[in-house]
Amino acid sequence: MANNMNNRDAEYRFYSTDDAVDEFYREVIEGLGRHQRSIPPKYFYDSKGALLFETICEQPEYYPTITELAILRENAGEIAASVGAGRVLIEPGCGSCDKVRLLLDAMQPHVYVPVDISCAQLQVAAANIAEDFEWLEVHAVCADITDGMEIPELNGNAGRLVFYPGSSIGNFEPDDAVAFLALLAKTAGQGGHLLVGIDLEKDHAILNAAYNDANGVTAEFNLNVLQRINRELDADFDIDAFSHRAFYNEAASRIEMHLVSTCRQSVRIDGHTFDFGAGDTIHTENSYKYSDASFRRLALAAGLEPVECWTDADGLFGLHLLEVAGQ
Ligand code: AVI
Repeated sequence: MANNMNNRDAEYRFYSTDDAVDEFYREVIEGLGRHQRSIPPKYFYDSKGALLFETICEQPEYYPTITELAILRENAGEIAASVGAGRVLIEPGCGSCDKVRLLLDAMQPHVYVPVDISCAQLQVAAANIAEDFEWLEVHAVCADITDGMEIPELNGNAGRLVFYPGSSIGNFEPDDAVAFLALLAKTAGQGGHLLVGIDLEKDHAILNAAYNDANGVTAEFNLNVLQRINRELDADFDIDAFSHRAFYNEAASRIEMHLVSTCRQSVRIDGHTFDFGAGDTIHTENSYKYSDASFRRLALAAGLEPVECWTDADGLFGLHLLEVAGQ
């Protein structure tokens, strides 16, 4: 079910969250029942998790955000020239809509469509954009982007650009990343474009530090998912009996995040009991790192043609412009 709320030029479209709670319950019970226990990373982002993620982005060790912002700032004109004006600019998983601000003036899209699962944050972020960019039409859609996005038909046949920054594509397993890029390509439509942020392979010390910040914000972000399960699924995780672990797995080119049980314990969720030994882990996230070449292969497999790539001087991060290939 959707309902709409108008606020100046912005239209907010919300979906009922009843199905989402059922899915959360199902996925948590299923994941914790596996041999390697796991919780899907999308559940990090309740309102506290979304705020913690913003704080992670401000940590000195977490280079992706600041680096991608610098790439956008430096190349907004070139990106706009490659894409063209008057587009429908769609941003799945838009969060606080900060990065897109660097593109709007240069790109002059006709419509901006921020999409996010975190409805409260989306409402604030979209209203701020509508206020700061008075010439821009804003339609906000609250949805789980991995389920596919129902984007209303806007501005006739104007070409679409799907902006997917932040290297969130790295949080998908590679096969799922191909499927998700194909879904974004479908959203962009024939002749449309994708602009995708990619975290590049690099010195392991830099990677390990980024996911083990000295202020412990990433640890709090990781542990917050247990608090969310306690609150929303009536579970009894003892948060103090789990600790954060993140490390670079070189063979798989990915950072892995886990929650480690620090003692023998049992956890109850609804009628289910899960037993943990000391040292057992719940795998909460993978964050894949790509080279230019390995990401291009992924894009091609999803039916996308690499057009251009912008990067920083240290080669930490890449921003790839891709075009939806013709049939
Ligand atoms: C959202 N995503 C790109 C972040 C990442 O780096 O994989 C999530 C994150 N997890 C821990 N720190 C940041």
